[in-house]
Amino acid sequence: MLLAFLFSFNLSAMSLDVAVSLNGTDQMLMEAGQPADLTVKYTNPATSRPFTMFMKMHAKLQHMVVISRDLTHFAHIHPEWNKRSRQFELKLNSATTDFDNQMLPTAIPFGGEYMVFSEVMAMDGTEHFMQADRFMITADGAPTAQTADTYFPDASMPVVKYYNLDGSEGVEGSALRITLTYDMLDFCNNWFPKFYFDMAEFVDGKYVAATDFTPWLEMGGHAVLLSADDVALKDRRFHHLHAFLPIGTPGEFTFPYDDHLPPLPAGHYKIWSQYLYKGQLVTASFAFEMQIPTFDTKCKSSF
Ligand SMILES: [Cu+2]
Repeated sequence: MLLAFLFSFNLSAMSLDVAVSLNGTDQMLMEAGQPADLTVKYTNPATSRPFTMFMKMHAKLQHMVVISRDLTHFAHIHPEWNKRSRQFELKLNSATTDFDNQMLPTAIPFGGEYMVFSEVMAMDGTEHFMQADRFMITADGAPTAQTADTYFPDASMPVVKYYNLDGSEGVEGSALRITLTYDMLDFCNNWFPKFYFDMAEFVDGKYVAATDFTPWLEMGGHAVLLSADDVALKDRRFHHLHAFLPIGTPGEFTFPYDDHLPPLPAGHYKIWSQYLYKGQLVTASFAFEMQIPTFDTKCKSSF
């Protein structure tokens, strides 16, 4: 039953078995907006014993991203390790004092289906490997009033959005103007994208490069890239990207696509990127299209 909806993605030699539960069952059903106990338990398939050796990755033992199936809702949260039960635990939709879990109270806010992506760094002797899993949660309750994206502009040309300081989407004149573009880089055998987010702040009637950023979870910026086509969960393209604080160009965050295998196909995507600006967590989301150049990469064209 469990294997019917739980998928592990692991390119390394070792991978763990994983079991998830919500309010004590594997049905993964809950009430939207109501607290619900989520657990994630890892087992060593070789010994059938609980796997307990994890190391922090970007300041947390486990990272979890919750995205509604219609892509209107995103939450980046961090379950906690329970030494006694030897599993990760988190009460969804509960209050928290953890700054890094500030999206927890509204993790599952409305009725519908949610995709959940989890990542841990597991230790096997002196080796470590990333274990990534995904599963669905279904919430009962009123649906969202937000409408799903229908416009996916090619972001090789700049795509502009405005955000307020509280993280809500704004209009021209709002505190932040965020511009997404991507470049396709020729990696000889394939094209790989690099995403750029230009952050500008509204000062004295005009936008200038924003500078007041501090790292969040040990990085200048975090981003989640997800394919937008409504396919089976296991077939979604999901990538967690990272950026340093701007170095060369003020206000410009650069997110390379560094999971070079397999290559990213052209198509519709949504990307959520997160920053600490003036001490506030800002999440910017863009629906966009990515196109692959029609000419060969330099290696292919030299054959
Ligand atoms: Cu995280």
